[in-house]
Amino acid sequence: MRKLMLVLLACISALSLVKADTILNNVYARHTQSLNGSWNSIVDPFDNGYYDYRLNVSNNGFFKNQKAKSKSDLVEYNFDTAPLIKVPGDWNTQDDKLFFYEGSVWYKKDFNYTPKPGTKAFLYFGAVNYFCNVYLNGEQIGTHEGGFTPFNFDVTNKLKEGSNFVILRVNNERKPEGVPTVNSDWWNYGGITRDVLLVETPDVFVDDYLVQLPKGSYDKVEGYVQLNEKKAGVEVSVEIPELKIQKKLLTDAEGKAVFALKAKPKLWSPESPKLYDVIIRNGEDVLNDKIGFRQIETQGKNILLNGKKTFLRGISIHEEAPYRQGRVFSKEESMLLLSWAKELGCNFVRLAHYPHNEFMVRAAEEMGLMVWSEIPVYWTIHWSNPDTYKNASTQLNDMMERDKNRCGIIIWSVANETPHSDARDKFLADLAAQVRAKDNTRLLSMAMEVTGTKGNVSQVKDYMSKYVDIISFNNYLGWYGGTPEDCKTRQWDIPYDKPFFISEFGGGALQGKHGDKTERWTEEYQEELYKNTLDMYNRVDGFAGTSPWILMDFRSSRRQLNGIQDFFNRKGVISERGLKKKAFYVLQNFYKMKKEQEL
Ligand code: GCB
Repeated sequence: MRKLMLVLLACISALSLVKADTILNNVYARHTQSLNGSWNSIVDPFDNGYYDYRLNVSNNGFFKNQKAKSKSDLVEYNFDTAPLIKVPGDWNTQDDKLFFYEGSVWYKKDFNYTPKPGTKAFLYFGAVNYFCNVYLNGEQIGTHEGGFTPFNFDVTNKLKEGSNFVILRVNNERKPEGVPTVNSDWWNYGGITRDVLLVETPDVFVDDYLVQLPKGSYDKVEGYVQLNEKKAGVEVSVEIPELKIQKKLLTDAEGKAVFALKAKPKLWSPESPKLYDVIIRNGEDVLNDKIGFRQIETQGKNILLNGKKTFLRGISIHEEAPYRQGRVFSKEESMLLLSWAKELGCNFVRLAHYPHNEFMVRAAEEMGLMVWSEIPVYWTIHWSNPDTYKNASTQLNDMMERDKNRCGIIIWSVANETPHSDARDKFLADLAAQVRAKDNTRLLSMAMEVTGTKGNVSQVKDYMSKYVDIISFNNYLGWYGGTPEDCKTRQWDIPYDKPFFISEFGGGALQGKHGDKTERWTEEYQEELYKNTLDMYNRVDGFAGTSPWILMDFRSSRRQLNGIQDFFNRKGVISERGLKKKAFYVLQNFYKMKKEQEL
Protein backbone atom coordinates (compact mmCIF):
# COMPACT_ATOMS: atom_id res chain seq x y z
CA MET A 1 0.00 0.00 0.00
CA ARG A 2 2.78 2.36 1.02
CA LYS A 3 4.65 1.42 -2.12
CA LEU A 4 1.56 2.22 -4.17
CA MET A 5 1.25 5.62 -2.48
CA LEU A 6 4.85 6.40 -3.31
CA VAL A 7 4.40 5.42 -6.93
CA LEU A 8 1.28 7.61 -7.06
CA LEU A 9 3.16 10.52 -5.52
CA ALA A 10 5.97 10.09 -8.03
CA CYS A 11 3.40 10.10 -10.86
CA ILE A 12 1.72 13.23 -9.54
CA SER A 13 5.00 15.07 -9.24
CA ALA A 14 5.95 13.93 -12.75
CA LEU A 15 2.65 15.27 -14.09
CA SER A 16 3.10 18.62 -12.43
CA LEU A 17 6.39 19.20 -14.27
CA VAL A 18 6.51 22.29 -16.41
CA LYS A 19 6.67 21.74 -20.15
CA ALA A 20 8.81 23.92 -22.38
CA ASP A 21 7.43 27.19 -23.83
CA THR A 22 6.77 27.64 -27.54
CA ILE A 23 10.00 27.60 -29.48
CA LEU A 24 11.71 30.91 -30.24
CA ASN A 25 11.98 31.12 -34.00
CA ASN A 26 15.39 31.97 -35.53
CA VAL A 27 17.20 31.95 -32.22
CA TYR A 28 20.62 32.69 -33.75
CA ALA A 29 19.42 36.12 -34.91
CA ARG A 30 18.53 37.13 -31.37
CA HIS A 31 20.51 38.71 -28.59
CA THR A 32 22.17 35.75 -26.91
CA GLN A 33 24.78 34.76 -24.37
CA SER A 34 26.28 31.39 -25.13
CA LEU A 35 26.35 28.84 -22.32
CA ASN A 36 28.38 26.45 -24.44
CA GLY A 37 31.79 25.34 -23.23
CA SER A 38 32.90 23.23 -20.29
CA TRP A 39 30.27 22.04 -17.85
CA ASN A 40 30.86 19.94 -14.72
CA SER A 41 29.38 16.48 -15.00
CA ILE A 42 28.45 13.64 -12.67
CA VAL A 43 27.68 10.20 -14.10
CA ASP A 44 24.75 8.75 -12.17
CA PRO A 45 23.89 5.19 -13.26
CA PHE A 46 21.53 4.61 -10.29
CA ASP A 47 19.89 8.04 -10.53
CA ASN A 48 21.10 8.63 -7.02
CA GLY A 49 20.90 12.38 -7.49
CA TYR A 50 17.26 12.16 -8.53
CA TYR A 51 15.60 9.55 -6.30
CA ASP A 52 16.02 9.01 -2.60
CA TYR A 53 16.68 5.56 -1.15
CA ARG A 54 12.95 4.75 -1.22
CA LEU A 55 12.91 5.63 -4.89
CA ASN A 56 10.89 8.79 -4.38
CA VAL A 57 11.84 11.80 -6.46
CA SER A 58 14.06 13.60 -4.01
CA ASN A 59 13.49 17.24 -3.17
CA ASN A 60 17.09 17.54 -2.19
CA GLY A 61 18.76 15.99 -5.24
CA PHE A 62 21.93 16.95 -7.03
CA PHE A 63 20.13 19.90 -8.60
CA LYS A 64 20.49 21.69 -5.24
CA ASN A 65 24.24 21.88 -5.90
CA GLN A 66 24.97 21.54 -2.21
CA LYS A 67 28.38 22.06 -0.72
CA ALA A 68 29.60 20.87 2.65
CA LYS A 69 29.49 23.88 4.96
CA SER A 70 31.57 22.44 7.74
CA LYS A 71 34.01 19.59 8.08
CA SER A 72 31.29 17.42 9.66
CA ASP A 73 28.72 18.08 6.93
CA LEU A 74 27.72 15.11 4.73
CA VAL A 75 27.26 15.89 1.05
CA GLU A 76 27.96 12.95 -1.23
CA TYR A 77 28.62 14.78 -4.50
CA ASN A 78 30.53 17.86 -5.55
CA PHE A 79 29.97 19.55 -8.88
CA ASP A 80 32.89 21.92 -8.40
CA THR A 81 35.44 19.13 -8.50
CA ALA A 82 33.52 16.95 -10.97
CA PRO A 83 35.06 16.27 -14.40
CA LEU A 84 34.44 18.67 -17.24
CA ILE A 85 32.43 17.78 -20.30
CA LYS A 86 32.02 19.82 -23.45
CA VAL A 87 28.70 21.31 -24.49
CA PRO A 88 27.54 20.90 -27.16
CA GLY A 89 28.70 17.33 -27.53
CA ASP A 90 27.57 13.81 -26.82
CA TRP A 91 29.13 12.14 -23.79
CA ASN A 92 29.89 8.84 -25.54
CA THR A 93 32.75 10.25 -27.58
CA GLN A 94 34.17 12.38 -24.79
CA ASP A 95 34.99 9.66 -22.30
CA ASP A 96 35.76 6.01 -23.15
CA LYS A 97 33.88 4.87 -20.04
CA LEU A 98 30.72 6.41 -21.47
CA PHE A 99 30.98 4.89 -24.93
CA PHE A 100 28.12 2.42 -24.36
CA TYR A 101 26.55 4.26 -21.45
CA GLU A 102 22.79 4.62 -21.31
CA GLY A 103 21.55 6.32 -18.16
CA SER A 104 21.70 9.64 -16.36
CA VAL A 105 24.44 12.25 -16.35
CA TRP A 106 24.20 15.52 -14.42
CA TYR A 107 25.52 18.72 -15.96
CA LYS A 108 26.24 22.02 -14.23
CA LYS A 109 27.24 25.45 -15.51
CA ASP A 110 27.77 28.70 -13.59
CA PHE A 111 27.13 31.98 -15.35
CA ASN A 112 26.71 35.64 -14.56
CA TYR A 113 23.67 37.65 -15.41
CA THR A 114 22.60 41.24 -14.99
CA PRO A 115 18.83 41.65 -15.25
CA LYS A 116 17.78 44.59 -17.41
CA PRO A 117 14.44 46.36 -17.13
CA GLY A 118 12.02 45.69 -19.96
CA THR A 119 13.90 42.54 -20.95
CA LYS A 120 12.90 38.91 -20.89
CA ALA A 121 15.33 36.02 -20.68
CA PHE A 122 14.97 32.48 -22.00
CA LEU A 123 17.10 29.42 -21.54
CA TYR A 124 17.33 27.72 -24.93
CA PHE A 125 18.58 24.22 -25.79
CA GLY A 126 19.14 23.16 -29.41
CA ALA A 127 18.70 19.49 -28.41
CA VAL A 128 19.28 17.18 -25.46
CA ASN A 129 19.13 13.42 -25.93
CA TYR A 130 16.78 12.00 -24.75
CA PHE A 131 14.99 13.23 -21.63
CA CYS A 132 16.05 16.03 -19.32
CA ASN A 133 15.08 17.84 -16.16
CA VAL A 134 16.27 21.44 -16.18
CA TYR A 135 16.98 23.30 -12.93
CA LEU A 136 17.94 26.92 -12.41
CA ASN A 137 19.48 28.00 -9.11
CA GLY A 138 18.30 24.81 -7.43
CA GLU A 139 14.67 24.82 -8.69
CA GLN A 140 13.24 22.79 -11.50
CA ILE A 141 12.09 24.99 -14.38
CA GLY A 142 10.88 22.19 -16.66
CA THR A 143 11.49 18.97 -18.50
CA HIS A 144 11.84 17.94 -22.10
CA GLU A 145 11.47 14.67 -23.96
CA GLY A 146 12.83 13.96 -27.45
CA GLY A 147 16.46 14.14 -28.48
CA PHE A 148 16.47 16.18 -31.67
CA THR A 149 14.23 19.21 -31.28
CA PRO A 150 14.85 22.57 -29.60
CA PHE A 151 13.11 23.90 -26.50
CA ASN A 152 13.25 26.94 -24.25
CA PHE A 153 11.99 28.20 -20.89
CA ASP A 154 11.14 31.71 -19.79
CA VAL A 155 13.53 32.35 -16.87
CA THR A 156 13.05 36.12 -16.56
CA ASN A 157 11.83 35.91 -13.00
CA LYS A 158 14.15 33.12 -11.97
CA LEU A 159 17.51 34.64 -12.75
CA LYS A 160 19.44 36.47 -10.05
CA GLU A 161 21.73 39.45 -10.33
CA GLY A 162 25.29 38.09 -10.46
CA SER A 163 26.08 34.41 -10.24
CA ASN A 164 23.53 31.78 -11.35
CA PHE A 165 23.79 28.08 -12.01
CA VAL A 166 21.94 25.78 -14.37
CA ILE A 167 21.84 22.03 -13.80
CA LEU A 168 20.46 19.32 -16.07
CA ARG A 169 19.75 15.70 -15.42
CA VAL A 170 20.09 14.15 -18.86
CA ASN A 171 18.90 10.60 -19.36
CA ASN A 172 19.33 8.64 -22.59
CA GLU A 173 17.86 5.28 -21.55
CA ARG A 174 15.89 3.82 -24.43
CA LYS A 175 12.26 3.24 -23.60
CA PRO A 176 9.83 0.93 -25.43
CA GLU A 177 7.21 3.69 -25.53
CA GLY A 178 9.72 6.37 -26.60
CA VAL A 179 10.20 8.05 -29.98
CA PRO A 180 12.47 6.49 -31.15
CA THR A 181 11.72 3.27 -29.33
CA VAL A 182 14.35 0.79 -28.01
CA ASN A 183 14.95 -0.62 -31.46
CA SER A 184 17.00 1.40 -33.93
CA ASP A 185 20.14 1.26 -36.08
CA TRP A 186 22.17 4.23 -34.94
CA TRP A 187 24.22 5.18 -31.90
CA ASN A 188 22.29 6.37 -28.89
CA TYR A 189 24.51 9.39 -28.31
CA GLY A 190 23.52 10.97 -24.97
CA GLY A 191 23.99 14.46 -23.63
CA ILE A 192 23.48 18.11 -24.42
CA THR A 193 24.19 17.64 -28.08
CA ARG A 194 23.39 21.11 -29.43
CA ASP A 195 23.94 24.74 -28.39
CA VAL A 196 22.76 26.18 -25.07
CA LEU A 197 21.91 29.88 -25.16
CA LEU A 198 20.58 32.49 -22.81
CA VAL A 199 18.34 34.54 -25.08
CA GLU A 200 17.30 38.11 -24.29
CA THR A 201 14.25 39.74 -25.81
CA PRO A 202 12.25 42.90 -25.15
CA ASP A 203 9.11 42.34 -23.02
CA VAL A 204 7.01 42.38 -26.15
CA PHE A 205 8.83 40.67 -28.97
CA VAL A 206 8.44 38.79 -32.23
CA ASP A 207 8.55 35.15 -31.28
CA ASP A 208 7.50 33.76 -34.63
CA TYR A 209 7.09 34.68 -38.28
CA LEU A 210 6.54 33.10 -41.65
CA VAL A 211 7.57 34.47 -45.05
CA GLN A 212 6.83 32.34 -48.13
CA LEU A 213 5.24 32.03 -51.55
CA PRO A 214 1.68 30.85 -51.15
CA LYS A 215 1.00 27.48 -52.74
CA GLY A 216 0.74 27.80 -56.50
CA SER A 217 1.64 31.49 -56.70
CA TYR A 218 4.77 33.15 -58.08
CA ASP A 219 3.89 36.81 -57.64
CA LYS A 220 2.96 37.11 -54.01
CA VAL A 221 4.89 36.84 -50.76
CA GLU A 222 2.74 36.07 -47.76
CA GLY A 223 3.03 35.17 -44.12
CA TYR A 224 2.66 36.58 -40.64
CA VAL A 225 4.49 38.14 -37.74
CA GLN A 226 3.47 36.88 -34.30
CA LEU A 227 4.21 38.60 -31.01
CA ASN A 228 4.69 36.71 -27.77
CA GLU A 229 1.68 38.53 -26.33
CA LYS A 230 -1.90 38.89 -27.53
CA LYS A 231 -1.48 42.61 -27.99
CA ALA A 232 -3.41 44.51 -30.66
CA GLY A 233 -2.25 47.60 -32.54
CA VAL A 234 1.50 47.03 -32.22
CA GLU A 235 3.42 48.19 -35.27
CA VAL A 236 5.69 45.58 -36.81
CA SER A 237 7.34 45.55 -40.22
CA VAL A 238 8.57 43.13 -42.87
CA GLU A 239 11.40 44.27 -45.10
CA ILE A 240 12.96 42.55 -48.09
CA PRO A 241 15.22 45.33 -49.44
CA GLU A 242 16.15 43.54 -52.66
CA LEU A 243 12.46 43.20 -53.55
CA LYS A 244 11.81 46.77 -52.43
CA ILE A 245 9.42 45.53 -49.80
CA GLN A 246 9.11 47.62 -46.67
CA LYS A 247 5.74 46.95 -45.17
CA LYS A 248 4.43 48.28 -41.89
CA LEU A 249 1.71 46.21 -40.24
CA LEU A 250 -0.44 46.39 -37.12
CA THR A 251 -1.04 43.35 -34.96
CA ASP A 252 -4.58 42.05 -34.34
CA ALA A 253 -6.08 40.98 -31.03
CA GLU A 254 -4.05 37.77 -31.15
CA GLY A 255 -0.82 39.75 -31.45
CA LYS A 256 -0.53 38.59 -35.03
CA ALA A 257 -0.07 40.58 -38.25
CA VAL A 258 -0.87 38.70 -41.44
CA PHE A 259 0.39 39.97 -44.79
CA ALA A 260 0.21 39.22 -48.52
CA LEU A 261 2.40 41.42 -50.72
CA LYS A 262 2.83 41.65 -54.45
CA ALA A 263 6.35 40.58 -55.37
CA LYS A 264 8.09 38.46 -57.96
CA PRO A 265 11.13 37.01 -56.29
CA LYS A 266 13.83 35.17 -58.17
CA LEU A 267 13.18 31.55 -57.34
CA TRP A 268 15.38 29.30 -55.21
CA SER A 269 16.65 26.15 -56.90
CA PRO A 270 19.66 23.84 -56.53
CA GLU A 271 21.25 25.50 -59.57
CA SER A 272 20.68 28.95 -58.16
CA PRO A 273 19.97 28.85 -54.42
CA LYS A 274 18.94 32.46 -54.15
CA LEU A 275 18.16 33.67 -50.62
CA TYR A 276 16.88 37.14 -49.76
CA ASP A 277 17.74 39.18 -46.69
CA VAL A 278 14.53 39.52 -44.71
CA ILE A 279 14.21 41.88 -41.74
CA ILE A 280 11.37 41.54 -39.26
CA ARG A 281 11.08 44.53 -36.97
CA ASN A 282 9.13 45.40 -33.86
CA GLY A 283 10.66 48.65 -32.62
CA GLU A 284 14.11 47.86 -31.29
CA ASP A 285 13.49 44.15 -31.71
CA VAL A 286 15.02 43.24 -35.07
CA LEU A 287 15.33 39.76 -36.56
CA ASN A 288 17.40 39.15 -39.70
CA ASP A 289 16.91 36.06 -41.78
CA LYS A 290 17.78 34.73 -45.20
CA ILE A 291 14.75 33.32 -46.96
CA GLY A 292 14.26 31.72 -50.36
CA PHE A 293 11.14 31.25 -52.45
CA ARG A 294 10.12 28.21 -54.46
CA GLN A 295 7.19 26.00 -55.40
CA ILE A 296 7.25 22.27 -54.96
CA GLU A 297 4.39 20.05 -56.14
CA THR A 298 3.60 16.76 -57.78
CA GLN A 299 1.69 16.15 -60.97
CA GLY A 300 0.86 12.56 -61.78
CA LYS A 301 4.12 10.67 -61.47
CA ASN A 302 6.31 13.78 -61.58
CA ILE A 303 7.84 16.04 -58.98
CA LEU A 304 7.91 19.67 -60.08
CA LEU A 305 10.21 22.30 -58.64
CA ASN A 306 9.14 25.77 -59.71
CA GLY A 307 6.93 24.12 -62.31
CA LYS A 308 9.75 22.10 -63.83
CA LYS A 309 10.08 18.31 -63.67
CA THR A 310 12.88 17.39 -61.29
CA PHE A 311 14.60 14.12 -60.44
CA LEU A 312 15.68 14.03 -56.80
CA ARG A 313 19.38 13.13 -56.91
CA GLY A 314 19.71 12.40 -53.23
CA ILE A 315 21.68 10.70 -50.52
CA SER A 316 20.66 9.78 -46.96
CA ILE A 317 22.73 11.31 -44.18
CA HIS A 318 22.97 10.62 -40.44
CA GLU A 319 23.98 13.49 -38.20
CA GLU A 320 27.34 11.88 -37.47
CA ALA A 321 30.68 13.64 -37.67
CA PRO A 322 33.32 12.47 -40.14
CA TYR A 323 36.78 11.58 -38.82
CA ARG A 324 35.99 11.97 -35.09
CA GLN A 325 32.48 10.38 -34.98
CA GLY A 326 29.88 11.65 -32.53
CA ARG A 327 26.95 13.97 -33.13
CA VAL A 328 27.42 16.87 -35.52
CA PHE A 329 26.59 20.22 -33.92
CA SER A 330 28.51 22.81 -35.95
CA LYS A 331 28.08 24.55 -39.26
CA GLU A 332 31.56 23.40 -40.30
CA GLU A 333 30.87 19.69 -39.88
CA SER A 334 27.45 20.04 -41.46
CA MET A 335 29.04 21.67 -44.48
CA LEU A 336 31.65 18.95 -44.76
CA LEU A 337 28.98 16.25 -45.02
CA LEU A 338 26.95 18.33 -47.44
CA SER A 339 29.97 19.11 -49.61
CA TRP A 340 30.35 15.36 -50.18
CA ALA A 341 26.71 15.25 -51.24
CA LYS A 342 27.44 18.08 -53.69
CA GLU A 343 30.47 16.21 -54.99
CA LEU A 344 28.20 13.24 -55.68
CA GLY A 345 26.09 15.53 -57.84
CA CYS A 346 23.16 15.62 -55.44
CA ASN A 347 20.41 18.21 -55.50
CA PHE A 348 18.67 16.60 -52.52
CA VAL A 349 19.50 15.13 -49.10
CA ARG A 350 17.45 12.95 -46.84
CA LEU A 351 18.30 13.97 -43.27
CA ALA A 352 17.63 10.66 -41.55
CA HIS A 353 16.09 9.61 -39.15
CA TYR A 354 15.36 12.63 -36.95
CA PRO A 355 15.52 16.42 -37.25
CA HIS A 356 19.14 17.45 -37.76
CA ASN A 357 20.65 20.57 -36.22
CA GLU A 358 19.61 23.94 -37.61
CA PHE A 359 23.05 24.59 -39.17
CA MET A 360 22.67 21.49 -41.31
CA VAL A 361 19.30 22.55 -42.66
CA ARG A 362 20.42 26.13 -43.32
CA ALA A 363 23.70 25.01 -44.92
CA ALA A 364 21.83 22.61 -47.23
CA GLU A 365 19.62 25.45 -48.36
CA GLU A 366 22.58 27.78 -48.95
CA MET A 367 24.41 25.07 -50.89
CA GLY A 368 21.48 24.28 -53.15
CA LEU A 369 20.28 21.02 -51.64
CA MET A 370 16.61 20.23 -51.25
CA VAL A 371 15.86 18.52 -47.94
CA TRP A 372 13.73 15.64 -46.65
CA SER A 373 13.22 16.21 -42.93
CA GLU A 374 12.01 13.37 -40.73
CA ILE A 375 10.93 12.48 -37.18
CA PRO A 376 12.21 9.33 -35.41
CA VAL A 377 8.97 7.35 -35.82
CA TYR A 378 11.02 4.31 -36.70
CA TRP A 379 10.33 0.57 -36.80
CA THR A 380 8.51 -0.78 -33.73
CA ILE A 381 6.91 2.31 -32.23
CA HIS A 382 4.12 1.66 -29.70
CA TRP A 383 1.29 2.57 -32.02
CA SER A 384 -1.53 2.16 -29.50
CA ASN A 385 0.03 4.20 -26.74
CA PRO A 386 -1.51 7.71 -26.60
CA ASP A 387 1.58 9.15 -24.87
CA THR A 388 3.77 7.83 -27.65
CA TYR A 389 1.51 9.50 -30.19
CA LYS A 390 1.62 12.79 -28.27
CA ASN A 391 5.38 12.60 -28.16
CA ALA A 392 5.67 11.96 -31.91
CA SER A 393 3.17 14.70 -32.65
CA THR A 394 5.09 17.19 -30.51
CA GLN A 395 8.36 16.31 -32.23
CA LEU A 396 6.69 16.75 -35.61
CA ASN A 397 5.29 20.10 -34.57
CA ASP A 398 8.62 21.32 -33.20
CA MET A 399 10.55 20.22 -36.29
CA MET A 400 8.10 22.11 -38.51
CA GLU A 401 8.07 25.15 -36.23
CA ARG A 402 11.84 25.51 -36.24
CA ASP A 403 12.25 25.14 -39.98
CA LYS A 404 9.07 26.56 -41.47
CA ASN A 405 10.99 29.36 -43.21
CA ARG A 406 13.47 27.01 -44.89
CA CYS A 407 12.43 26.76 -48.52
CA GLY A 408 15.14 24.12 -48.94
CA ILE A 409 12.92 21.66 -47.06
CA ILE A 410 10.53 20.20 -49.60
CA ILE A 411 9.37 17.03 -47.82
CA TRP A 412 8.18 16.40 -44.28
CA SER A 413 8.47 12.72 -43.49
CA VAL A 414 6.48 11.22 -40.64
CA ALA A 415 7.93 7.70 -40.41
CA ASN A 416 10.48 5.13 -41.50
CA GLU A 417 9.86 1.43 -42.24
CA THR A 418 6.86 0.88 -40.04
CA PRO A 419 5.03 -2.45 -40.03
CA HIS A 420 1.43 -2.38 -41.20
CA SER A 421 -1.35 -2.63 -38.58
CA ASP A 422 -4.58 -0.74 -37.98
CA ALA A 423 -3.06 1.05 -35.01
CA ARG A 424 -0.04 2.10 -37.06
CA ASP A 425 -2.23 3.32 -39.91
CA LYS A 426 -4.27 5.46 -37.56
CA PHE A 427 -1.16 6.85 -35.86
CA LEU A 428 0.46 7.81 -39.16
CA ALA A 429 -2.75 9.10 -40.74
CA ASP A 430 -3.14 11.45 -37.77
CA LEU A 431 0.44 12.67 -38.14
CA ALA A 432 -0.19 13.20 -41.86
CA ALA A 433 -3.28 15.25 -41.06
CA GLN A 434 -1.20 17.34 -38.70
CA VAL A 435 1.29 18.11 -41.45
CA ARG A 436 -1.48 19.03 -43.90
CA ALA A 437 -3.18 21.30 -41.41
CA LYS A 438 0.01 23.21 -40.76
CA ASP A 439 1.70 23.43 -44.14
CA ASN A 440 0.34 23.22 -47.66
CA THR A 441 3.54 24.42 -49.33
CA ARG A 442 5.57 21.24 -48.96
CA LEU A 443 5.18 17.58 -49.80
CA LEU A 444 4.45 14.81 -47.36
CA SER A 445 5.97 11.36 -47.37
CA MET A 446 7.22 8.49 -45.25
CA ALA A 447 9.69 5.73 -45.97
CA MET A 448 7.54 2.63 -46.55
CA GLU A 449 8.43 -0.98 -47.37
CA VAL A 450 7.91 -3.50 -50.11
CA THR A 451 4.65 -5.40 -49.48
CA GLY A 452 5.64 -8.68 -51.11
CA THR A 453 7.21 -10.42 -54.07
CA LYS A 454 5.64 -13.03 -56.35
CA GLY A 455 8.00 -14.62 -58.86
CA ASN A 456 10.10 -11.72 -59.98
CA VAL A 457 7.49 -9.02 -59.36
CA SER A 458 7.71 -6.93 -56.20
CA GLN A 459 4.75 -4.92 -55.10
CA VAL A 460 4.37 -1.81 -53.01
CA LYS A 461 0.87 -1.51 -51.65
CA ASP A 462 0.47 0.41 -48.47
CA TYR A 463 -2.68 1.85 -46.97
CA MET A 464 -0.64 4.98 -46.21
CA SER A 465 -0.13 5.62 -49.91
CA LYS A 466 -3.25 7.72 -50.05
CA TYR A 467 -1.86 10.16 -47.48
CA VAL A 468 1.50 10.84 -49.12
CA ASP A 469 2.45 12.92 -52.14
CA ILE A 470 5.36 10.67 -52.98
CA ILE A 471 5.42 6.88 -52.70
CA SER A 472 8.72 6.38 -50.91
CA PHE A 473 10.06 3.02 -49.93
CA ASN A 474 13.24 1.37 -48.74
CA ASN A 475 14.41 -1.79 -50.42
CA TYR A 476 17.55 -3.84 -49.97
CA LEU A 477 17.29 -6.31 -52.83
CA GLY A 478 20.78 -7.75 -53.22
CA TRP A 479 21.67 -7.27 -49.58
CA TYR A 480 18.99 -8.51 -47.13
CA GLY A 481 17.41 -10.73 -49.73
CA GLY A 482 18.39 -11.95 -53.18
CA THR A 483 21.59 -11.01 -54.99
CA PRO A 484 22.62 -7.93 -56.97
CA GLU A 485 22.08 -10.13 -60.03
CA ASP A 486 18.34 -10.37 -59.21
CA CYS A 487 17.98 -6.64 -59.91
CA LYS A 488 18.42 -7.44 -63.59
CA THR A 489 15.11 -9.23 -63.84
CA ARG A 490 13.05 -7.73 -60.99
CA GLN A 491 9.83 -6.00 -62.03
CA TRP A 492 7.94 -3.47 -59.94
CA ASP A 493 4.25 -3.09 -59.35
CA ILE A 494 3.56 0.31 -57.79
CA PRO A 495 -0.11 0.88 -58.52
CA TYR A 496 -0.38 4.61 -57.84
CA ASP A 497 -0.48 7.67 -60.03
CA LYS A 498 2.17 9.32 -57.89
CA PRO A 499 5.93 9.69 -58.20
CA PHE A 500 7.91 6.94 -56.50
CA PHE A 501 11.09 7.56 -54.61
CA ILE A 502 13.59 5.00 -53.30
CA SER A 503 14.35 6.37 -49.87
CA GLU A 504 16.94 3.65 -49.20
CA PHE A 505 18.89 0.94 -50.94
CA GLY A 506 22.46 -0.22 -50.44
CA GLY A 507 24.80 -2.75 -48.94
CA GLY A 508 27.81 -2.87 -46.66
CA ALA A 509 31.42 -2.59 -47.80
CA LEU A 510 34.55 -2.16 -45.76
CA GLN A 511 36.55 0.57 -47.45
CA GLY A 512 39.77 -0.92 -48.82
CA LYS A 513 38.45 -4.51 -48.84
CA HIS A 514 38.56 -5.87 -52.36
CA GLY A 515 37.48 -9.11 -53.99
CA ASP A 516 35.12 -10.22 -56.69
CA LYS A 517 31.66 -8.76 -57.00
CA THR A 518 29.98 -11.72 -55.31
CA GLU A 519 31.99 -11.40 -52.10
CA ARG A 520 30.16 -9.66 -49.28
CA TRP A 521 31.74 -6.62 -47.64
CA THR A 522 33.98 -5.85 -50.62
CA GLU A 523 33.82 -2.54 -52.42
CA GLU A 524 33.18 -4.52 -55.61
CA TYR A 525 30.02 -6.12 -54.21
CA GLN A 526 28.67 -2.74 -53.19
CA GLU A 527 29.67 -1.26 -56.55
CA GLU A 528 27.79 -4.00 -58.41
CA LEU A 529 24.78 -3.59 -56.14
CA TYR A 530 24.66 0.14 -56.88
CA LYS A 531 24.99 -0.38 -60.65
CA ASN A 532 22.25 -3.00 -60.83
CA THR A 533 19.87 -1.26 -58.44
CA LEU A 534 20.08 2.08 -60.24
CA ASP A 535 19.58 0.38 -63.62
CA MET A 536 16.60 -1.51 -62.27
CA TYR A 537 14.69 1.48 -60.91
CA ASN A 538 15.61 3.60 -63.86
CA ARG A 539 13.57 1.20 -66.01
CA VAL A 540 10.42 1.75 -63.94
CA ASP A 541 7.83 4.35 -64.85
CA GLY A 542 7.47 7.09 -62.23
CA PHE A 543 10.99 6.80 -60.78
CA ALA A 544 11.37 10.32 -59.40
CA GLY A 545 14.46 10.11 -57.27
CA THR A 546 16.42 8.25 -54.63
CA SER A 547 18.45 8.76 -51.46
CA PRO A 548 20.65 5.64 -51.18
CA TRP A 549 21.70 4.43 -47.76
CA ILE A 550 24.03 6.18 -46.92
CA LEU A 551 26.64 8.93 -47.36
CA MET A 552 29.08 7.83 -44.66
CA ASP A 553 29.62 4.74 -42.49
CA PHE A 554 28.06 5.47 -39.09
CA ARG A 555 28.19 3.99 -35.62
CA SER A 556 25.54 1.50 -34.68
CA SER A 557 25.32 -0.86 -31.71
CA ARG A 558 23.57 -3.40 -33.96
CA ARG A 559 26.63 -3.89 -36.19
CA GLN A 560 28.95 -6.26 -34.40
CA LEU A 561 30.91 -8.29 -36.94
CA ASN A 562 34.55 -8.02 -35.83
CA GLY A 563 37.09 -6.90 -38.33
CA ILE A 564 34.38 -5.65 -40.68
CA GLN A 565 31.73 -3.72 -38.86
CA ASP A 566 33.25 -3.12 -35.43
CA PHE A 567 30.09 -1.25 -34.45
CA PHE A 568 29.80 0.61 -37.73
CA ASN A 569 27.04 0.27 -40.26
CA ARG A 570 29.21 -0.08 -43.38
CA LYS A 571 26.66 0.95 -45.99
CA GLY A 572 28.33 4.32 -46.50
CA VAL A 573 29.70 5.24 -49.93
CA ILE A 574 32.36 7.01 -47.88
CA SER A 575 34.09 5.51 -44.85
CA GLU A 576 34.02 7.19 -41.44
CA ARG A 577 37.56 8.30 -42.19
CA GLY A 578 36.42 10.18 -45.28
CA LEU A 579 37.63 7.67 -47.89
CA LYS A 580 35.43 7.09 -50.90
CA LYS A 581 34.39 3.60 -51.92
CA LYS A 582 33.81 2.45 -55.48
CA ALA A 583 30.03 2.83 -55.18
CA PHE A 584 30.52 6.56 -54.67
CA TYR A 585 31.60 6.87 -58.29
CA VAL A 586 28.76 4.71 -59.60
CA LEU A 587 26.27 7.03 -57.98
CA GLN A 588 28.19 10.10 -59.13
CA ASN A 589 28.02 8.88 -62.74
CA PHE A 590 24.36 8.06 -62.49
CA TYR A 591 23.57 11.53 -61.19
CA LYS A 592 25.69 13.12 -63.92
CA MET A 593 23.62 11.25 -66.48
CA LYS A 594 20.33 12.20 -64.78
CA LYS A 595 21.34 15.84 -64.64
CA GLU A 596 22.33 15.89 -68.30
CA GLN A 597 18.96 14.39 -69.23
CA GLU A 598 17.22 17.27 -67.48
CA LEU A 599 19.14 19.98 -69.32
C1 GCB B 1 16.92 0.47 -43.00
C2 GCB B 1 16.79 1.56 -42.00
C3 GCB B 1 18.12 2.18 -41.69
C4 GCB B 1 19.15 1.09 -41.49
C5 GCB B 1 19.30 0.32 -42.79
C6 GCB B 1 20.29 -0.84 -42.70
O1 GCB B 1 16.01 0.14 -43.67
O2 GCB B 1 15.86 2.54 -42.39
O3 GCB B 1 18.01 2.97 -40.54
O4 GCB B 1 20.38 1.58 -41.06
O5 GCB B 1 18.06 -0.20 -43.15
O6 GCB B 1 21.46 -0.62 -42.83
O7 GCB B 1 19.83 -1.95 -42.47
